[in-house]
Amino acid sequence: HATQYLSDYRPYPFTLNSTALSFQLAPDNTQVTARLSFQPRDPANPRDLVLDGGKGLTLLSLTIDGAEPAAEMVLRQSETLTIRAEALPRTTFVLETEVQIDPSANTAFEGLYISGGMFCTQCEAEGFRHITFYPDRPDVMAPFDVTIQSDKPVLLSNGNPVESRPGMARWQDPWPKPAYLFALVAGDLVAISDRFTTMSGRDVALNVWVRPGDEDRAGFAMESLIKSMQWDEKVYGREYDLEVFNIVAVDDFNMGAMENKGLNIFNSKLVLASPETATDGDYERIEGVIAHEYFHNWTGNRITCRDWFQLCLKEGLTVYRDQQFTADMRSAPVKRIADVQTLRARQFREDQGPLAHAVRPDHYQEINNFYTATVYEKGAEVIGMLRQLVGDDGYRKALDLYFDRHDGDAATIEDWLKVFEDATGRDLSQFKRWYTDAGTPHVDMQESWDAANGRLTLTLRQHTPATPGQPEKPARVIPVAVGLIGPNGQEVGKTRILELDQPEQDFVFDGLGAQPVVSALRVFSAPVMLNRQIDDDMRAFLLAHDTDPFARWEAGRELALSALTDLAMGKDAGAGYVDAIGQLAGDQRADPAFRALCLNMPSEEEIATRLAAAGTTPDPDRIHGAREDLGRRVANAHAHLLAQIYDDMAVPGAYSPDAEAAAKRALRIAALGLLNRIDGGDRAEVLFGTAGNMTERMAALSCLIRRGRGQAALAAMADQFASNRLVMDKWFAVQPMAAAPEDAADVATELARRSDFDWKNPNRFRALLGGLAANHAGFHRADGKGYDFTAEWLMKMDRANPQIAARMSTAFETWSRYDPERRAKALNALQRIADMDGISRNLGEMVSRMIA
Ligand code: HT7
Ligand code: ZN
Repeated sequence: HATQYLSDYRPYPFTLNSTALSFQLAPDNTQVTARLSFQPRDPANPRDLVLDGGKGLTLLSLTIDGAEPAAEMVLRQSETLTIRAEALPRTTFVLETEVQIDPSANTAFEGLYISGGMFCTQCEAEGFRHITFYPDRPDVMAPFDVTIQSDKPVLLSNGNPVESRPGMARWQDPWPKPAYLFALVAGDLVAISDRFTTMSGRDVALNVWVRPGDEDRAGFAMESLIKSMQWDEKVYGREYDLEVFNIVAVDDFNMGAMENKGLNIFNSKLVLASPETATDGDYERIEGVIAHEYFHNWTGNRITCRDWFQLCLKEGLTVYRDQQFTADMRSAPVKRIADVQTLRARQFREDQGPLAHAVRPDHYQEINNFYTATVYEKGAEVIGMLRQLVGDDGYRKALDLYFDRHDGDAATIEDWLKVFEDATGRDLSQFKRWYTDAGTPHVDMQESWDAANGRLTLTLRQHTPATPGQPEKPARVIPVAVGLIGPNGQEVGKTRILELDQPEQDFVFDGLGAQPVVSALRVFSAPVMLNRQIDDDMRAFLLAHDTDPFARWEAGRELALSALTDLAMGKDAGAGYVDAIGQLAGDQRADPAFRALCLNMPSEEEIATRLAAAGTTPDPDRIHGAREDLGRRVANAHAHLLAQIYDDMAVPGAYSPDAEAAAKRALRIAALGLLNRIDGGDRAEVLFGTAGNMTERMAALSCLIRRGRGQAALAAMADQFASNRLVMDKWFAVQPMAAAPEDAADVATELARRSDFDWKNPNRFRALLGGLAANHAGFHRADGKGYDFTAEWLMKMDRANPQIAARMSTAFETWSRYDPERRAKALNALQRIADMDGISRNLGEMVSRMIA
């Protein structure tokens, strides 16, 4: 499989003036007519016209300005169709093709496929080439005119509706767009509808389309859309630009959602919600992803990417914007802490292993393998750092300039950095390394206190470990936010942003009366690993006094991690943590959501990552034991307080997904999780039977499974929700996830035998395999059963849906940090996958990088 390089970028030799498509839909025989008006960029230098087109396209006819070219002028290769330069006019011409495709055979869910009887599309990144022959690259943009013929009652595409009668509809999208933003939906759908008036007075019709019967679960998605539209006007001055905005919920979907112009298509789990079926976490994700896709209308659609190496241009920025939105809608500190947790769990893990790559990679085999935590989440962190370096005003000016200068463009990271340079005058050449260099920098901080002069010197050093293909890492500019806290617990001065741009640098704080405690890396000002000399007393002090909520939470986290890693290595530890966490749990002034975050111990995966980073081989069984042990000690030490919290945090009355109520439930569930270790599961059993919402029911179910008492609850849930796919996904996921480590792989094996394990449905497959992978000690079972189960299913899935197989293969990405016996078993499983006949480019690339 050939590697693509950023340095090979060349503009497409033709401009595309317009695209007209006509679809005659039938499940196994859809005909697509494409009329493409091209113009050579350099008529003096005639070039072949190369169109992308997958194996599933059967070419029925082809004309140029109405005439058929000679047969030898048209060359069909496995992934392209070439028309020789000799057969092409030197000026504007119309290429018309007619192809036949088979949506019913499309199990990869890329291009046009069928889900639950509905036709739908997914074109990012390179799905459009499975629909028709086309220059399927993001820098080729055109206005689209789409006609759909079908007996389905609802026929949708991008842009504005211009014609509609039974059996046909026509849509026009005036905004030039690349093919990856094309979408079509045809089905038996119903909408919940609303309207929105934009800041310039445009009246927009809003629809959320779902399957009949699901309407009563679509209201929250609509509310989220309206809030997103208001927010983007208020905060970024961006308004919507078409007469309609449609959202469609689809059951079979490879990812979360897709920002197609004017027609966002969503995984139904990110649209449908009711108190009985969705958790608080689901509601928050729905709100965030609806916002994310809507925000893409400007950051992604109006300004798109020149090529797929620039993916972070739209994804990093749009994640940054959706994080800001959620922070504004809910609690900013809690959102920040949650985002850091995700970053560490997913992106740091990626950066430390064989799949590490730059935020803007410079080569790939399969672009779908680069929709990663690095491109998305680290891409957003990089923007957060830029903002700290140029300030809020500089950020606003740069963004205004970006929209102004690049509206309608397919842009690059160079363009993006240039607007910051031009708007603020700051040189960002060193900053650019955040985009080009992979790996998580390690920052060491040393303090020296000069009592005679009241002077504190912080010495910061940076070092970034090698990553695949990048052995050397020059220093980059790292904003380190630092605050000082006096011995009395009072803040000394303001938070300072230290700009570390050398391998080693001193920063001096003068005029101090007494030695302060340093609160470092406030708000997690940079995605780095901070190493500092700090003892448990100082951590407890920061946990009690720090005014920066992130740093305060971090102090508790560090206490927990140091106790857990020590325990996992057989040392006696944890007393300081048990005390400190009790004080925090009882702090009535602290936000319940914050207290909940503090009460949740680091995951086993996080403990393993910490041990590996310190050069210790993690032992999954010991880690599991250490975490169980510490949790039980916290529960025993604070049983009374936790029981009090559990009772006090019950939210009376009807369920509401708002942040305040969700925070109380989060704290209640955190207390339950600890109490469950000492009450035998009694509280969980009562809660499962009485809770009126899915948040508490799922928490109770998980607790019951952990106590070996899940059977009746699982049966009740399966009985009640047999026909609700989304709830059954949770049911499939929680069992391997909460099972005892020695049982998890067997539980997954049993579940995979059920007739309702509809494995071709990505959500169901992810639920089961992801559930097992989330059980750290279960997946890494010493006998290799977790690895074998996962490998078998990845190979099976690869034949149907390579994208999903490749994504789920990341369960193996940390395999090489374990002991030799586990390593041998994991490698054996990976090798079996690598040797598989006909392995896809997607899975092939992932596995070869993991075993390289
Ligand atoms: N821009 C989208 C990324 C995407 C995708 C979505 C659904 C199915 C397949 C996909 N491939 C790539 C989603 C987003 O970031 O908004
Ligand atoms: Zn996105």
